[in-house]
Amino acid sequence: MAQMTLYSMPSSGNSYKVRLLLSLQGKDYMHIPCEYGTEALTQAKATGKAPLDKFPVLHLPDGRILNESNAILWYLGAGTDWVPTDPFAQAQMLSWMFFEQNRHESVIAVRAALLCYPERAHLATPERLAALLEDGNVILKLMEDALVGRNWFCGASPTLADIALYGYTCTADTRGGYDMTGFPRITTWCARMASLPGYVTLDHLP
Ligand SMILES: N[C@@H](CCC(=O)N[C@@H](CS)C(=O)NCC(=O)O)C(=O)O
Repeated sequence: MAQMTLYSMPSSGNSYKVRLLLSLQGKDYMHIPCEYGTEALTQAKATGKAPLDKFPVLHLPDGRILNESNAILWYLGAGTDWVPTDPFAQAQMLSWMFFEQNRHESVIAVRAALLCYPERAHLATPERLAALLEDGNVILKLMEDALVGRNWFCGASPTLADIALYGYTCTADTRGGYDMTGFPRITTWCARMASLPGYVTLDHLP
C-alpha cells in the first residue's frame, strides 16, 4: 500500500510535532529529512514538494499535499482520541494550537533558533535575547497556570494541543536557555508526554 511521505526538518520543533504524533499513532510513513543548508531542502523547494517553502509538509498517497504543522496534526488526529468530540472542547484544543503558533513559537522557538543555528548568530544581540527571555517566561507562566489541577491542556487525556505545545517546550531549556525550575507543572507535563507509548525524542528520525 502506498505510504504517506513527510518532508520534515530534523532540528525543527514544528516538524517534530508531526513526527511525534505519527509515532504515537504507530503510523508508517516515508521520511525525507530537509535540514537547513542541505541539498534535500533546496530540491524539495525547487520541485514543488514544499509549496509554501516551509517544513513540515505531508504528502498523501493520492498526491494531495498538506502544509503547516498544526493543520497536519489536525488531519492525522481527526476521528481519533487525539481530538475531543465535543465542539467546545475541540475549540479549546484549537485555541491552544493557535496560541502555540501566534505567541509561543514566535518567541520560544525563535530564541532557540538564535542560539542554535550559526547562521542566525549575527541576529542574536543581547537585547533581543533578553527580550525573548522575558516574553518567553510570560508564555511559560501562562502554560504553568493552565496546568493547575490538570494533567493535560485540554480535557482528561492528551490531545493535539499537548503535542503542538510540546514541540518547542520540551527544548525550551536545552535549546532556548529558559530556566524551567520555576515551571514545575510544565516539567511534570513534559515527563508525562515522554511516558506515552510510542513517544520519540526530537532527534529520533524514522
Ligand atoms: N507555521 C509553520 C512554520 C514552518 C516553518 O517555519 N518551518 C521552518 C523550520 S521551523 C522551515 O521550514 N524553514 C525552512 C526555510 O525557511 O528555508 C508550521 O507550523 O508548519
